[in-house]
Amino acid sequence: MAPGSRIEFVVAPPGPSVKKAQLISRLVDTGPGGDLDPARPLLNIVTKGVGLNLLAPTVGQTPEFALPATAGNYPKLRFEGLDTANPNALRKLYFSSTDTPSGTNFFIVVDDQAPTLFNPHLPPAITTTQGSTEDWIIENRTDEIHSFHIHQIHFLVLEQNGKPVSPSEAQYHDVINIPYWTGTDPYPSIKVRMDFRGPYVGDFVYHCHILEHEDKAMMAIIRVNPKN
Ligand SMILES: [Cu+2]
Repeated sequence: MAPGSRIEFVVAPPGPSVKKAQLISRLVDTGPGGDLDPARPLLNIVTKGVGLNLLAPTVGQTPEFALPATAGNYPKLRFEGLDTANPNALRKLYFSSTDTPSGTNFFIVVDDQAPTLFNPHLPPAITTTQGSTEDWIIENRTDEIHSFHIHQIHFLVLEQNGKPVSPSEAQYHDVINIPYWTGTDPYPSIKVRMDFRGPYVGDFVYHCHILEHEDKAMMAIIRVNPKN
């Protein structure tokens, strides 16, 4: 899971003989330039009858997550027909970084534009129109993992490294990891279908969701003009 992402799943509650049930993060290989993300417990799971109770984590303590005894009804997906839509544009973007004497500069770049640190006074890097769908190929040209995130809308994952994803992986996201570049292979990439058919118009941002990178300006503006 990418930083800032969410997932829904159904779990059979542990039986009474289970002494300890935990949700455990695997180690994440963030790359030679990346952060340390070791395997570690995220939650202790306990059963407490009906209801949902996620206690706020306390430093040094693993929070408890109480499972409801029955699953509720779930709403239908919002993204009807996105998989079969005819995209109005194909764009290529990439993550890059450069080391400077004062630290690393982080960029998210539209392929034919110059790498630019985020500045809210700059014009949008991308302009589109409400009602459209677009396919974006996003590459990682650095030696650490990055997490592509966009505000307001979601996207459907179509391909990873040029290969179509399996139906079970073809999900709607607003944030997704792109693995680091090893230095020899083609750049790791994803292809996603952006959904601008919803109510959102105006300027908003897309950025890396690793907060250090976001805070160091790995971010840009997209403008969605109203249909009329
Ligand atoms: Cu990043």
